[in-house]
Amino acid sequence: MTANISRSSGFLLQRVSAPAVRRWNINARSSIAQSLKRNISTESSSGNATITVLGKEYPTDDFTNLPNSIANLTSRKLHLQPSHPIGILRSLIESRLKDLGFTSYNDFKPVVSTYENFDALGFPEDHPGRSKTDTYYINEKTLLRTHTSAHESECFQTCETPGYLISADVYRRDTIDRTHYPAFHQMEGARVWSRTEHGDNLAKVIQEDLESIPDSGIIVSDPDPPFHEGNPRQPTMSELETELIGKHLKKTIELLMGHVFHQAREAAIKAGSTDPDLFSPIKARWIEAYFPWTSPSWEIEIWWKGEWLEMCGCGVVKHEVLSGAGVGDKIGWAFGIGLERTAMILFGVPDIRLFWSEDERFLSQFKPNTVSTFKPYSKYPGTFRDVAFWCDMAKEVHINDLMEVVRSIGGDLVENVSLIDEFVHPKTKQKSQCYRINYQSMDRSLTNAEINDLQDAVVSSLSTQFPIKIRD
Ligand code: FA5
Ligand code: MG
Repeated sequence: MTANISRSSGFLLQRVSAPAVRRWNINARSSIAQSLKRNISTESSSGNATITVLGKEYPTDDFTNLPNSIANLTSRKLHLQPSHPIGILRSLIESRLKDLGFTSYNDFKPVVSTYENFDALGFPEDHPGRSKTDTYYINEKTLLRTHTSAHESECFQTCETPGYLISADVYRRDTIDRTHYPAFHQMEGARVWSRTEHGDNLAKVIQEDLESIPDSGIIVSDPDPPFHEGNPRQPTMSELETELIGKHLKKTIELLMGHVFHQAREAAIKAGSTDPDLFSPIKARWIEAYFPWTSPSWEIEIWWKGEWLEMCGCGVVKHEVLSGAGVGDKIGWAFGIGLERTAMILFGVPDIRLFWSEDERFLSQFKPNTVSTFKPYSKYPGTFRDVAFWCDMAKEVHINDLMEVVRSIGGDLVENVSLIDEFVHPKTKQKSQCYRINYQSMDRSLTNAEINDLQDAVVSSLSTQFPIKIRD
């Protein structure tokens, strides 16, 4: 496992500066190229371009940065396919929580407003998640949701059970590696209690609910206090309420993790793995986090094959979000699990792009309601080409923008891109960057001639789109 999976640089947290050498994969499966024409078109009428996503037409503007290859993934709905690992994982979690009073929502459309994705959740105006380098905009006010939290407010308003689950595809202009893809799936979960309904009994009711959650069977480390100045309690909730809701949240997530990872372990043992980790208890740890709409907030990490993996962000829902949804008398928690990351462990899938494969050798391996370990099929050899250029220090190319250009030309044939060399010329103060692009197909061998053509197209597109000078 790479370091990337253990600590997401999640767009919700502050970005740290890029390391000198970054490595990430670009993956667009052949399906992306094939589905280009499927449900999106851009047309120009009297200079006004429109973009059609899932059969609906939207006006474009300066914010529009959604490529067809990404827009077309909106029709795939992997979480609704009963024989797909993402669909199997979704129903596995849903069935575990069903008896505990959760309603499942699986059909929310991916096109949402900036209000739903950011404003309703209290994202500050200058939050990096709002920027065009991080988010796919359809136009200034409309985007592809970057997380399932975009539907929290609506569900708090309409859901009739104490809890709900939302599963959906989400989209981010992220840097990419084996565990990051520009489209992925999340499952949101939330649980609330009503002050009006429980009155003075509220804390007692939460305590009883807490005690009724079965034990997860995993070993958990949770060294931090339930809240403190750096991860504060909300003034609208008492110390006891905050502590109980935090405990209920953590115990519920531990239950889910135990449920999923015990099955992963059984499947791996059945498939013949002798990894010693598989025979000792599963370990989890809680770390503190920050999300604009929860406080206190945490993330859970699971020890898996020698590394801590970040699985899920969560926290106590802010009063402003609940009152904004018209249920200000309620208090409760919410979480967001990355389904691909969880499914990679559950099914032993080594590369996140495989989930988008339409290859029968992948799809035929999975059956409804069944956890099985993925058996890799033949890997075709890959090869690389480098591109180096000079740029002004003040006009550096944003890596997410460079990614998008390479992805738009190489599609599924690009396995990964890495910045392999970077320096500043002592006299001109110009910066030189060299990127290595690995070309590799999951279904066939590539010829040198076709790789050269792709590389030529990438180089020419980079030099026309960015203020750079290609080095020979
Ligand atoms: C969120 O998206 C929050 N909405 C989660 C949340 C919900 C917090 C409710 C509080 C209350 P974050 O950006 O950390 O948080 O993403 C959540 C999970 O999605 C991560 O833990 C990771 O498992 C997964 N994830 C994030 N980016 C990617 C990506 N590019 N590819 C695959 N999985 C990803
Ligand atoms: Mg995170």
